Amino acid sequence: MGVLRLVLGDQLTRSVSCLNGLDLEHDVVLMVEVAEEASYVRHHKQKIAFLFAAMRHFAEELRAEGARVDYVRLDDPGNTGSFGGEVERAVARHRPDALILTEPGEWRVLEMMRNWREELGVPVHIREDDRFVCSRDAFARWAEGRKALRMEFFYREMRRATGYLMDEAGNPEGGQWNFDQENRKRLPEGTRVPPPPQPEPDAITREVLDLVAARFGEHFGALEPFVWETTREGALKALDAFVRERLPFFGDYQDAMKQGEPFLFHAVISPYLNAGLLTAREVCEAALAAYGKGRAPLNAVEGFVRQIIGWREYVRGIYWLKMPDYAASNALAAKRPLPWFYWSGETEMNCLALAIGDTHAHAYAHHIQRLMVTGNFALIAGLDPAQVEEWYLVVYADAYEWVELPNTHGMILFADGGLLGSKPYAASGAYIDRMSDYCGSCRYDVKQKTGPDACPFNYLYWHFLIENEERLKDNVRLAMPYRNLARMDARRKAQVRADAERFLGSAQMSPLRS
Ligand code: FAD
Ligand code: DLZ
Ligand code: SF4
Repeated sequence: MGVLRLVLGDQLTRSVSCLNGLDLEHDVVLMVEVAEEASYVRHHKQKIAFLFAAMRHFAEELRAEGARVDYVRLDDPGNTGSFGGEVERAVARHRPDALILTEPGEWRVLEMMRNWREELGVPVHIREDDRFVCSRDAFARWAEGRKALRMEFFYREMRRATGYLMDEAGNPEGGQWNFDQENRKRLPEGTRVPPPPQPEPDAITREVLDLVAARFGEHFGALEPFVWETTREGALKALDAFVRERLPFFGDYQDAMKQGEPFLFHAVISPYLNAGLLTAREVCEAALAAYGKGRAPLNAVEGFVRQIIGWREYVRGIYWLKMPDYAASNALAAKRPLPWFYWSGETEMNCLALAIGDTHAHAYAHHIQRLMVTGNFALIAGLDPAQVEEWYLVVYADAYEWVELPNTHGMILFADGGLLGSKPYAASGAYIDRMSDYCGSCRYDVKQKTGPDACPFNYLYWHFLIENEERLKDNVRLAMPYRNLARMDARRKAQVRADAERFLGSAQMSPLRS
């Protein structure tokens, strides 16, 4: 026969490199649902359902094109449950001349694939994943010799490389690289937010939902209502609805949070991008086209494009530059176990209960909830990085280690000592109060700084600065908070410590199911 081409669950792109040169007559495309991938962490039920349904639809599309697809379902007899086992069985079945792969998104899987070269007895070709705007080599060249690897400078390179929002003289559109100062508005009372499309599951997806209910019923999260798109066609519809209805306000309300509005003006396309149903370039170009037609303002389009060719490409670059050691650091020596309420949502802190509730219901929370609510709390409460990282990898439909780990380990926890972010994103309750309507219905009082009714974010914030003073006091971006801390009298400091210790030792912080 020809060659065997393995397409992984997050490589559902017709132009993915392992399918380049596909010979419809002789080659076989292999796709495998394996228990090991679904349970090496106990992914949210919707994440597994989304991926299996998208894989099955993609396989159908390839078959419709005339490709020979060998698709192994989770419950097929003989399924060994692992990538290695299934590739070995497929090699025995098809006796291919070679196995062609696209490099995976996770270090763990790449290590596995490298071993296949010796184990399988057929040539194994691992091709580059060229679906990113910046290749791993280009990122390494950009990083070489730099003292600090800041996203903002990387982003400018990406703007120049793509020509997105650049004028003919090579200057940024609007005379600025970044319009973030316009993007911090609070959501006005009564604002109507158009929700993302909510498609009905078709027969293929329905079958997967039944499988996930039967096999992964114990995993975190609600399985239904399941409203994710599972095909490229559907993902394009979701992108189109975002660009028409929400992109114009994406910038203004990018940092806002509101009860009962889990999606606000965000795109809700990250699972599609990360699984391959949409490409980074096409989503940027859809936003640029809206800007060109005067249908979305510059602050919105620049902000959106920055998330994709800036943050998304940057965190991937950091991941591959620093793995496998990246996850091992713990710069702030944080070690408190993850409280059980991260799984149950049962906490009296309304902001956390809401962010975790949205996560449970939708396998989604928007960036500010991830960063300033669950993330900020994990940082100032000193939670163990490994446990927080596992939580973020489990609970979101878009989570893969290449993107989850730098955001968690670097951006929220500062566990990399400042490689990714120039300062920890620690904030008191005042930030959450300013950007949301969460505090009004909370049992705690965001205006109180001390005592049992005070918002825990208020004293945990100062406690975090006190606990990490030796490690952080020379960080120039923390000069102001540390000046304020220096002015704090000893009695107030003792009160902060007493409040923090009482709260951190309370039943609410227990890592055990109550
Ligand atoms: P929008 O807010 O509409 O942004 C548009 C797109 O920009 C996103 O779809 C995403 O592809 C990209 N993007 C935005 N911010 C980031 C970022 N910081 N890093 C990478 N891409 C970004 N994103 C993931 O895709 N997978 C993850 O596992 C993940 N884990 C995160 C963990 C933490 C602690 C934090 C703070 C952020 C994490 N993010 C992750 C980034 C971001 O929160 C999500 O990409 C975003 O919320 C997805 O929703 P959206 O499509 O509505 O995004
Ligand atoms: C996340 C995931 C899950 C749950 N299941 C599968 C699967 O059964 N088969 C598959 O090919 N891929 C799956 N994935 C995605 C992989 O975990 C992902 O391809 C690797 O982690 C590399 O990014
Ligand atoms: Fe969260 Fe504090 Fe506001 Fe309650 S008062 S919602 S704990 S920030």
